[in-house]
Amino acid sequence: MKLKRRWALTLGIATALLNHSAMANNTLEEVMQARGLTQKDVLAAAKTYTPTGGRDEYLAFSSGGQSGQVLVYGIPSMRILKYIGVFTPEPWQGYGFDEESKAVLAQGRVNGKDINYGDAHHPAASETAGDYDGKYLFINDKANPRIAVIDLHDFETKQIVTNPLYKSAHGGAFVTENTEYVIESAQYAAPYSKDYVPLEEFNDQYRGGVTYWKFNKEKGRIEPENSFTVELPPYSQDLSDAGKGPSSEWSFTNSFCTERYVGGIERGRPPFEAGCSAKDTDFLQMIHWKKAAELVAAGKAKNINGMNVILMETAVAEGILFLVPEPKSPHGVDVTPDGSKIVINGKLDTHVSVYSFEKLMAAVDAKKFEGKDAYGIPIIAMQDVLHTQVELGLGPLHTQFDAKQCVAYTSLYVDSTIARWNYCEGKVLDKISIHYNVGHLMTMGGDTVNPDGKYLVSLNKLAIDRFNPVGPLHPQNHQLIDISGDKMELLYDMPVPLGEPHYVVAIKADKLKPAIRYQSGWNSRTNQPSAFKTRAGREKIEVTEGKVEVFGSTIRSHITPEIIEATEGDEVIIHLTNLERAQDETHGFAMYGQNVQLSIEPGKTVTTRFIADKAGVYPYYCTEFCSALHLEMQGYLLVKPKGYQATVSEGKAGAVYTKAEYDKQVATNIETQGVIDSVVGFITSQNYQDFPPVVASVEDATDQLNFAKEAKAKADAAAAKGDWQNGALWANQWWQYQVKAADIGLRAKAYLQEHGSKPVK
Ligand code: RUQ
Ligand code: CUA
Repeated sequence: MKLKRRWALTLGIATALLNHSAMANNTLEEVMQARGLTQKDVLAAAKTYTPTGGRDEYLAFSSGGQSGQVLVYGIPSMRILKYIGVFTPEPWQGYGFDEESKAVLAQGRVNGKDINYGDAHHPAASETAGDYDGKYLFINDKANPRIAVIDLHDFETKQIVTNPLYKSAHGGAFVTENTEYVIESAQYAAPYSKDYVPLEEFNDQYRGGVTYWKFNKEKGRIEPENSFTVELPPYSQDLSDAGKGPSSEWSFTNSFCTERYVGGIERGRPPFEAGCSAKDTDFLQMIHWKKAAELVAAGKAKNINGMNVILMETAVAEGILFLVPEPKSPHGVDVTPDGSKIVINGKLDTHVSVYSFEKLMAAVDAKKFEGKDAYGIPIIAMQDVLHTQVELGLGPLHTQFDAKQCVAYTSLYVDSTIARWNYCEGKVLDKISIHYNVGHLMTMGGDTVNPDGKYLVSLNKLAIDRFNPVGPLHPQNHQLIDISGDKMELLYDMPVPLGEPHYVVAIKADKLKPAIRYQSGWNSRTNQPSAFKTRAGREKIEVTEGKVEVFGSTIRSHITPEIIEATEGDEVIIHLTNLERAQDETHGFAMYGQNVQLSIEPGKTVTTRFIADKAGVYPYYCTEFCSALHLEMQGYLLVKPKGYQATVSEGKAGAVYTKAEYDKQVATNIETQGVIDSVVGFITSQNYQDFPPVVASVEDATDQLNFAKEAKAKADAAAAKGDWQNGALWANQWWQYQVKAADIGLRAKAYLQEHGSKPVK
């Protein structure tokens, strides 16, 4: 009978397969024909396709634009791996919902106001000796001048600093060669003071600047008290770059609107765009930051709004600030890998201008200037320091570099092309069309002293016809280009559903060493043990006047406590520690009607706090499908009205169990134990000790089996007293732990089989 049924089943599957294969395209040629793919397409697919379980060679960290987040994706697969909440609350990660991360977001308040978004522009990876070290990532917010610090140990935002002087900042984040400083420059000039200053006083009272945020590498935090700003004229500072090698003590910042034009169509004046591009040139501002830091140490800075400021007159007197004309309204400024040249991208000029650092220094040393600006800052003549100018096309914006000597790539916004060119000899080598209107571009490690070349990502502003239409707001388009050969080849279009990303950095994956779990009871935002860490079995609820404080835990598949009682008007504080040690066993915690959503990764302790201002029933549950009994990972917050008197006695909830049900459950448990024993038998027969993830799983499963043993003892005790109600319930709990242990064991067994474990003699 049994055999017959199995035969019928096998036959059924075989027929289904046959039918299927008659329709499916089984050879490469057939698939290409059916999908209309060319040889070139298939080659591109082969260069980017990453089979299941495969890894990417690079991880790219992209700004999320107005989403205020950072996106992480792999190269060459272009698969999105993570969004990191930075300036904006992100519920999946509990970012901006738990008290620990709220404290980070609160650092980004402007004039006491919560700012719940950011205009994230430029990520920068921390560097050691001019190369990415894979430790930290910085990103700026242009709209509310802020810099955030992300720790690449767990890909979480740890700190936000708010610039106390600026009202906008575009030219950040850029790091100096050893991440001594994170550079942020102002954009739209504004008074340093928080007061009202009429636009008529623009020239005298409005200011720009470049801020150097001191970064403490050991602590992984910016130190505002050790940071400083160099005051600059009210030119609109744009992008910056730090020098490298010979130029490493300097930083370079572009500007536009050095006309200091103030628009006002309302006042009968021509608009900003006319007045801001009237002159033929703007200024590159170069600052000797190393010497500036010494001036601050020597007490030559003025404290403004809590920031050390080197005033322009001090900077000029001490010889640390110079201007160099550059073709009008340039955009990116990019220092070559060897630090010998500085590339200025024309934007309104069809050229890129390459300045020689050696010539710049010669002019500085000889004090050879062509004049001064209105603020007394010396101007170095452009013709004295130009290495070459190359006509690339319309709208050059940004430049990155190749592993090949003297080879650079520049985005041409208006032309919608990327140019490959030689900056030593000043000639164009190749061009490729992109779709459409590229802003930033990025090569692997392309802004370090050691670029890898290989791939280029074009960050396009428009996607128009590239994807299935999804309404008037289109996704962004990151295009992957193979730059390893003589001709650049377009490989892949990646729609980015967050806007508008400006810049992205790609770090070699093997430089990153992210953690798998936290030390038990960890506050991930301060990177210290949490004061609210709770150990297994030590969960408790403290009730004091007007306050209920829960020290709870989560582990498959229960939240402890399962019932929290409060009185209307109480402040409820819930600390939860995830007791898991297993990889990827995150639990969530969502509660009805209280805006509570936490993410508790293995080892983490998080806190939520709210006022239970309305009496009622508030179910809570785990939001991550963490085990077969995830749906049962639940509980109730019961908020009683003030002065509530119970009228219903206990025991009116749930089903009633009999001896037969107890016996049935025990029989199931004995069978389950048989399965567990066979899995354990297999694992221990293998060299499982050589596989750390399996060792962790074995520890985890052992914990579950110990819990099972405790539950079994309780079931036995109840049964001995003829209490079948509790006997059956505890027998069921015993089984729950068995199921979890079996689940972990089976995963470990599969892991061993997939990774070629061997029997031990
Ligand atoms: S800048 S392309 Cu921040 Cu070019 Cu946007
Ligand atoms: Cu824990 Cu679902």
